[in-house]
Amino acid sequence: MSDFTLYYWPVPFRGEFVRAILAHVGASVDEPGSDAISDMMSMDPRNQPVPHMASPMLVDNGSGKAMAEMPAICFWLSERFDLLPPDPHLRAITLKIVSDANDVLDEMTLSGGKAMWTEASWADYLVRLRRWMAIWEAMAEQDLLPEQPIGLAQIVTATLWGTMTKQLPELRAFLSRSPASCRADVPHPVTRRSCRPSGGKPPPFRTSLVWRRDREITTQGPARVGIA
Ligand SMILES: N[C@@H](CCC(=O)N[C@@H](CS)C(=O)NCC(=O)O)C(=O)O
Repeated sequence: MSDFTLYYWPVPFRGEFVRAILAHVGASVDEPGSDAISDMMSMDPRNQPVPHMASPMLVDNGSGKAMAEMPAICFWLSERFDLLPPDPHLRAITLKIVSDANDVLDEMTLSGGKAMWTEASWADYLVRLRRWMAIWEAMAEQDLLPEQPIGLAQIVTATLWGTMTKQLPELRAFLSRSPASCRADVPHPVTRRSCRPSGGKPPPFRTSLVWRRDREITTQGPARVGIA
C-alpha cells in the first residue's frame, strides 16, 4: 500500500503542489482515476474521509486521516515532514505564498475553466500576471523567500512558476521583462496569434480550458494549455 492516496484530476493545477511535496519527501502516492474523484465528491459529506467540496483531497494510508483544501493539505504535510520555518512570521509568510499561488492558479484557469480567454482579455491579464511575478521577486529581495532551506514556500514557488512556464513557454521571456514593459505582445495561448491590449478596464476573464462533465479538463483550439 502506498503512503498516501491523492484524489486529484490528471491535470497540473492545485493537486500539482501536493504531488511536488510528496515527491520532495519521497513519499509514495496512489492517484485513483477521475471516476473515483467524482464519486468521492458526490458522496455524503458524513461518509467522506474528510468532509469536503472539491479535490484535491489527500488520505494518509497509515493513519486513515485525510485533508482537503490545497493550503491545508500543504500545511499538514509540511508540519509532518518539517518543511516550515520556525519563525512565526516566516510561517505566516509561507501560508501567504501558498494562498497567493492558489489565487494565481485560479486566475490563470479562470476558476477551473468556467469561462474562456479571449485574445483581448488575455492581453489585458498579462499586466496582472506580471505583477504577481513582481510580488514574488520582491519577496525574494526582502529575504522572505530565501533559496535555502528548501521548504514549503520554495516548493510551491517552483511548482507554480515552473509548471506555468513549462506549459506556456512564451511566458518565460515575458516574465523576465520589467513590469513597465508588461503590456507587451505575448501570443494568445490557444490561437498563438499576437494580440494587443484593449485599453481601459479589462473585460471579464475567459479561458481556453473547458471543464467537462466527465470532470476532465481539455482545451479548445490547436494548442494545449496548462495540461501536462
Ligand atoms: N478551495 C479549494 C478549491 C478546490 C477546487 O476548486 N478544485 C477544483 C480543481 S482545481 C475542482 O475539483 N473543482 C470541481 C468542483 O468544484 O466541482 C482548494 O483550494 O483546494
